[in-house]
Amino acid sequence: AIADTVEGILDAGGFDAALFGKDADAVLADVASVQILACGTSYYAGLTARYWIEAIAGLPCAVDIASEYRYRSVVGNPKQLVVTISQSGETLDTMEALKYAKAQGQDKTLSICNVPESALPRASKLVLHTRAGAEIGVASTKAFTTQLVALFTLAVTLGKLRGRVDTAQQADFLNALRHLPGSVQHALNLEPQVALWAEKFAPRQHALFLGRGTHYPIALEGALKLKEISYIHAEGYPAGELKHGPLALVDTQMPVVVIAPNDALLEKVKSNIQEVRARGGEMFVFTDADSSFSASEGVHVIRTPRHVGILSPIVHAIPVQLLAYHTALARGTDVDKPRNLAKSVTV
Ligand code: F1P
Repeated sequence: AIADTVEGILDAGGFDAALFGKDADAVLADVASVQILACGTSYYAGLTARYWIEAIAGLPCAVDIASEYRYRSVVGNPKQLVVTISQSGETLDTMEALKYAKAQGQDKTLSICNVPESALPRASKLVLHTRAGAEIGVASTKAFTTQLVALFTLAVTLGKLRGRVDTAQQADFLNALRHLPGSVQHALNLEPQVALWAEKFAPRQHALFLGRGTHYPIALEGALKLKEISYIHAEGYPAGELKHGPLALVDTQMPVVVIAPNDALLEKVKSNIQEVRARGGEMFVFTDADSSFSASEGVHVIRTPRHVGILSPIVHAIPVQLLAYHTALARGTDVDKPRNLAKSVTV
């Protein structure tokens, strides 16, 4: 799926506004801020995108859970770009949030969606089709990683239009995208190692997922996938928030998954790992092949490929999703049709 999404962007000539529709030049030209609205996994894609939109495009970016947005007294801003993200394109809460934003006079609207003919793209001025192919399972998986690719493309396109991304940086970002499908394939190849971890998770009642920066939403995604398909209670937290509450939950029965890529935050994440180890918590750390982090007593390590820089959250999403998948298989739950959930949440 990632290969198709990336190919679509490269075929369209990279970070060109035309990718978002025929009115894109006009709609994106004078954007002064971005508001992202989405539910569940799509919301986590938005949380990751905020880092990119702020850093690359230099624009203020807010991300809201769509089901809550319409209860706010939002002050309309005609220069704000409202981005809805949805796998199905039919999620009622996201649709209601978009309607509410439009009622406040916001008409710069973009839908990032996997089903181009669905309700959200139809109600939006611009559309970026994620090209994830058919999602068979109810829980969103490949939709998530392709949404991230689409959002990264949006950040670079906005940065370009605002004169913040020069030709050399553009070439670097394109190069990063070109290498992404290969790195994702390497991450998928970790499946046998992840399946061994899943056997340790299957009998547990609870799990904690930690990450920092762009990888904090990946911790949220890992926790949600585990809840959705294996019915294990799981929480995702920013690693720095650990001492503000969740540390009280950590004991020998609480497996703690840490997403610890080889980036500038690694040293801080290492100290969080020590905090958990000191309380007897068993650690499951996803790091990169080139990171200085190593396994020790009670600390298991799986190495994703060499750190891929800014697109690292996309690569790290793969093993956390695989962990949920294999844990569900080990528990014998139906990974494609989890109880109580629907593919399109239209009520
Ligand atoms: C949002 C969502 C999914 C989740 C589950 C229920 O759907 O919350 O993220 O995994 O399948 O729906 P969508 O708006 O992205 O279609």
